[in-house]
Amino acid sequence: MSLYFTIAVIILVFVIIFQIAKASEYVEILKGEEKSRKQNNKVNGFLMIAFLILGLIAVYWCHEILKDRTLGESASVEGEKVDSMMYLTIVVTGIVFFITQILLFWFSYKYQEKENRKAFFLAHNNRLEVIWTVIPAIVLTVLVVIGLRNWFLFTGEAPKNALVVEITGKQFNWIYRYAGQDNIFGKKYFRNIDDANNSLGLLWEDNALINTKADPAAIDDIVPGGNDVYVIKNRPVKLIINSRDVIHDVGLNHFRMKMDAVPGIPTTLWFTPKFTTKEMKERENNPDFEYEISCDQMCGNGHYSMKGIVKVVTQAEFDAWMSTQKPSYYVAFPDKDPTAIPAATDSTAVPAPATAGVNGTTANKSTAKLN
Ligand SMILES: [Cu+2]
Repeated sequence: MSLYFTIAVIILVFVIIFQIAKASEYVEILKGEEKSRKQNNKVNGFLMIAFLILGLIAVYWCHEILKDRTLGESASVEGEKVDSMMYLTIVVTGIVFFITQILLFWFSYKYQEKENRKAFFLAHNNRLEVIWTVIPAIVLTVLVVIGLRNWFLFTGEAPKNALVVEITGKQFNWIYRYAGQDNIFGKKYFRNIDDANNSLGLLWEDNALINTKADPAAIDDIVPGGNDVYVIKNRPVKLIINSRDVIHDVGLNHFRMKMDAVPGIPTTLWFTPKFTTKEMKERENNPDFEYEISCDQMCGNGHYSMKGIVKVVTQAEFDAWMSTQKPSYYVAFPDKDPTAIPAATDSTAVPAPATAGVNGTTANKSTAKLN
């Protein structure tokens, strides 16, 4: 019903515009075309100036309304470079905006049709063309070079002391992984993915069925689960970004960072958090403040809910948290955990990771029963 109504309104508006145009045509014939054109020119010239002034007031007004709604200071050291690029771009384009807009509307008014004035015909001017080609080319080159230098910094080699965290997007949440004691991320294989206990498909065990060999480095990898990822204040953090299904995007607006999560092609990003979450709660005067990971790529119907939380903590707090985390292999198979308190039966009787099992999961379930 509302569709028909909208169509009817649109048709009506067209009819009205057509009728007004037709009426003004008749008026011109009655008044004499020449005279009415001159009158129109004057009105249009005045409207151009009015539009310029109203437009500039509106620009200022928008600025006043929106300036407090932008994010505050960058929460990462490297993000400051993004902010300075942003300001530089706003200044450069802002100057061009004001000069061109003021000239555009002022000239339309100033050089409106007048009797005894003939338009000056300028066919070609090489010097002018060189100037307006070379200056923007130089300015844009400078902006692009600054951008590329920063891009290569963020996506390049992270400092040696960086904490490395893997983050994998899936429909519709994020999975984090820490390398564990050996500092090496174990290999994974997508056919090993099991949302019940191996959401990343880590190669814990040999699996003849899918012809994969176990990777010992995967045994101590930590997959905390949940929405929170812990990083450390003043210590660079390198994200290795993956996707399990479609293209997602790790959006870290407080840190001014953002990177696509592409299935099959790991991407990386590093930055150094400046303030802990606790400090930010005070700075922002908001007890509920959290650093957010938003998925910045339309990835499906649950896209809106794909929110992660970055907890920036001190090194001591991080160590305390990390000491509570168990490698996900031992979470999935508590009976394999050497640090677990031995049960009444002799725990050494439990075989080490089944190496020849037809299927890792079922092999483990059977050992669990045996135990
Ligand atoms: Cu997503």
